[in-house]
Amino acid sequence: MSKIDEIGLAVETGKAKNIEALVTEALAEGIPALEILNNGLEAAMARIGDKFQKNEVFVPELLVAARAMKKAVAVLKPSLAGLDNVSLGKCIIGTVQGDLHDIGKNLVALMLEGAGFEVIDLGVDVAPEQYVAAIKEHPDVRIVGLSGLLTTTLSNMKLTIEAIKASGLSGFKIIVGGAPVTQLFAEQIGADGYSEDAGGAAVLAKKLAS
Ligand code: B1M
Repeated sequence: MSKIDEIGLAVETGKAKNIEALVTEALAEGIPALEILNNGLEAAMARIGDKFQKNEVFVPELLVAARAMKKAVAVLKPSLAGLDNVSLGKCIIGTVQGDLHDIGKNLVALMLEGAGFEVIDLGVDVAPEQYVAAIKEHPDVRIVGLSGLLTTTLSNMKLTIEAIKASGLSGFKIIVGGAPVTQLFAEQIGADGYSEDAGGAAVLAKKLAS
């Protein structure tokens, strides 16, 4: 089994104890951090998501997999962040109200940091008024990022953009993403940009902030 497959299996089966050593070994072997992230970790989360959908695993298994994923990302962080040293300004990011999924949002934050943004992470279950308050607190913000994984709370992404626009605050662009979000949905709710993945979000944010 390849190192990447071993890492994926460790995440999928929630082996949080082994994961840090496996990722450290993979980096030492010269496997690029992005390859470990995309082909090992994200692929494993997709697989466990499929199993969850088929009722082959349940919430506790998702939780242990998420814990292993977070540990692995912490080891990768120094290799992913600081890829670029210029300061591109501030970016506020969060997962929309009602949604507790934060792995994807954290990866986007990491890639934004790597691209040179100062990231202000509002966490999960972020209400529209919390975004507005954060933008008021950081009037020089360049990018506001909304993440959402649940179809049931995607309407809160729309409500958040409406609240931000109604506040009259300006000078920044709003980007959205998350598994159920599409380019079309992003346009319909008035976002300035959409990205399918974390790397793309950083590229998009750089483009919109320039
Ligand atoms: Co939940 N969950 N979950 N879950 N969970 C999903 C999302 C689900 C698709 C699983 C399934 O049924 N196959 C399903 C949603 C179905 C739907 O809405 N259509 C689901 C469900 C139903 C639920 C609960 C309701 C389960 C329950 O309690 N019965 C519950 C909801 C809780 C809540 O939020 N209120 C729940 C809970 C959980 C856990 C807490 C156990 C755990 C989350 C732990 C955590 O995040 N700290 C969890 C997990 C782990 C998942 C899956 C398995 C994996 C999510 C993940 O981390 N993926 C997920 C199934 C799946 O995604 N296949 C699932 C890896 C991550 C790197 O990818 O988050 O997609 P992702 O992020 C990507 C892109 O989407 C994009 O870039 C990232 C990196 O490339 N991206 C952006 C994300 N945000 C972006 C923002 C951007 C740009 C790009 O710009 C700002």
